Amino acid sequence: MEKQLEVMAKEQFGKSLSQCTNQEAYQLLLKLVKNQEQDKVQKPSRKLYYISAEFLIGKLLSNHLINLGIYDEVKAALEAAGKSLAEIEEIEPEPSLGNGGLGRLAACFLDSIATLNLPGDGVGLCYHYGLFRQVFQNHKQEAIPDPWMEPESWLEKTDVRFQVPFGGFTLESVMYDIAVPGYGGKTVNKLHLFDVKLPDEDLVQNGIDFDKNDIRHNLTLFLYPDDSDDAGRLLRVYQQYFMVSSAAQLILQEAKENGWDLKELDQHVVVQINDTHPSMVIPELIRLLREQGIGKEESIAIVSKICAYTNHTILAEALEKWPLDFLKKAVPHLVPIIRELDKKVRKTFPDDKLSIIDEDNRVHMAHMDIHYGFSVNGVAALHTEILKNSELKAFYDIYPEKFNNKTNGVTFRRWLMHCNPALSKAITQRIGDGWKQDADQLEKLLAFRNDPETLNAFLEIKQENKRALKTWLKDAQKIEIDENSIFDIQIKRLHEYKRQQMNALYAIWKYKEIKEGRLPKRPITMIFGAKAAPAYILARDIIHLILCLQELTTNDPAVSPWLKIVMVENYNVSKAEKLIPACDISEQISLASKEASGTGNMKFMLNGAVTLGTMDGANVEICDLVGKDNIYIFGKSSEEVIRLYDQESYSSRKIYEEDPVVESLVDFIISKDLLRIGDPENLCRLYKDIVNKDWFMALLDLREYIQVKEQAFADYEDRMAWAEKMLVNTAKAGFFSSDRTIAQYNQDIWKL
Ligand code: 26V
Repeated sequence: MEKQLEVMAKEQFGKSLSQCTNQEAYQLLLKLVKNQEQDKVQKPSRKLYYISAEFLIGKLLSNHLINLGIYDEVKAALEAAGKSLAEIEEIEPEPSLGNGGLGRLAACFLDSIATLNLPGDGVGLCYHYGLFRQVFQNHKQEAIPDPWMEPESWLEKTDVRFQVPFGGFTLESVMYDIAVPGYGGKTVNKLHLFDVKLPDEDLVQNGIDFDKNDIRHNLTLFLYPDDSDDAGRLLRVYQQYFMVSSAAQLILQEAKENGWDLKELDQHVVVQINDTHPSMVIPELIRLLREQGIGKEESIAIVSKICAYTNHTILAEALEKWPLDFLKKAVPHLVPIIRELDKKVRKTFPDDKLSIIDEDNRVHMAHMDIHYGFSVNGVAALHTEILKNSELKAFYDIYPEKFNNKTNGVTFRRWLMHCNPALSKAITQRIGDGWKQDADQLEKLLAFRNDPETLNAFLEIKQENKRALKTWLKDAQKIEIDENSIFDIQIKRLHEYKRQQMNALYAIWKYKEIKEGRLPKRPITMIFGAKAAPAYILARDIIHLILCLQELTTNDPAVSPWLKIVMVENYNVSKAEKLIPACDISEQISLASKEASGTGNMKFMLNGAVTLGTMDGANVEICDLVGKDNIYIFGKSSEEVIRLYDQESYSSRKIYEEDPVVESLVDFIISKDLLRIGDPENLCRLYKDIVNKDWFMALLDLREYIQVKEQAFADYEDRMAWAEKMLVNTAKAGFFSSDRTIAQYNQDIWKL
């Protein structure tokens, strides 16, 4: 490897590897990897297309080196030339092509699909600025563009082009590819990202504002642009159709190249619809098959055997319903097909609840997926039960055979081997490296649960990861934390249902305790990381509250040695890779029934953090696996929460007025201490919302949350008992490998 890299350095830059800059070394590695990944594309007889508006792939260099099996060699060769792989990795820009869990899941799935040697490509959009880059100013979130595309990158421009017809004009799509190597390097699949031919980055001005109406030039600038107004919402429709029309044309083109009979397309092709963003692929495929001379009924029948739908949320506001008028404007040619699909449904099932087009002329994308797809899955056991028994009950009653559960998973290559090499090594020393291909083997670690040497090793690795995080935070954000404190971490998108505000109320409680002289046994570091949708006012208010609390506690000498609050700026995949291995307590505190699954919870568990959480999403399965002694559970059950919503009987004001502790914590949001630091408009709005509305019931579980969190902090002091909890969490995490999830998708749905 050393020789090879030297030859490449001479050829490309006319100097030795040691003389190359990190930027040049990065380019050499890109080339090395790409060379090894060529010519591995398979000619399958059946293929999966995983269509998703988001692929939160993270940095790719280490991922590719690990999967090709050359990570150690390359690292050593670089070291021999005085270079550090970790420093070179910092050069790589991180594409922010996703909001959070849904996009990251798609990325983990691509890794596992290739690792299991299954023929399956991802299809999505090539957003130039991705989501947005978050910066903090005056204790508030500001959003700026986050460019990531460079002349030399993982992205390869192909000569594949499609014409995508819209109402009144046509756009050409250009396909870019990113290689997706499986672990072991046998299979290399593709992620296809479509761009418009003439994107205009100059449209963006003043933060992330741009002309929402210039569709020809703005379509791929941002992921989910602000949809608080009609122009933004309409742009989303244009984006979605651009994505699925390109995908559908690609599918038919490959089918022709492979000589597949379009009338038997369902035998060769399966399409996974990742949430409802790609749902228009159903009418689009029908339209294209009809253009190929296949009859209406037959086209509908073929497509219905190809498409499978994954639901990722039960939040009503997130279930897409597009006004028919939007579709008439953007994609008029799909409207008669969607009307026809609706007509057929109404004929068989006269119940209005089941229709595709409702009485307000809105198109329910999920309803179309369920009627005209062959599989509907939820993403964790509890989530799927809620879909079957309440949210989608009317559909489950008519199509019980379509419903199935696929509990999410994460790729252990990135979320253990890459981000926590020390723990990976310690595991391998004890149980061999079979767990890398067969994650269930992690259970063998249980034989060491009472072994002091192993438990001490686990504690020492955690301590070292905490030191590394401390160093990074100091460099990156000029924040000092104490590596001997407890690291309590909540990192995920900012949403009221995830209840970061409840965690902030705990911080207030702890602050007051310390002020009144009741010191904790050990200092506590509370770390948050979260982006808020720019148009989501309350979410931004919650960020403001946390940043004000950070300021308050940092500058109070009586408090800062005991309680540190840190909000990490621009939380993203690479920051998660630094935070997760250093975590002691993983905050998974959503209002029960609202978090479909969560995947951060799995990554934390795998890295030996102990979960503090509600019985929601995949936390339920984590709890079943590790047992009550190795997790901290609190809060009302999903049944109780669903009942509260049904009976409209939750009143935050009642709790606020009846519980003086809760009252004092909520009042603190508008206390003199905080108003001195923050903006009264934001703090008062948040205060009023919590007292008068609190739609996601932060006050419901607050008292129990404080109590259970205190218990966790107390238990932390018995270091050996805590180390055993850590070990059990890692040992039981095998179930959450995305290799398991993908094997189940393949067995039950894709049949590749
Ligand atoms: C979307 C939106 C869009 C507009 C308004 C508010 C809102 C709230 C939530 C969402 C979520 C969309 C779907 C999603 O990202 N679901 C996440 O999927 C993950 C992977 O399955 C899962 O682990 C998370 O629990 C789930 O929230």
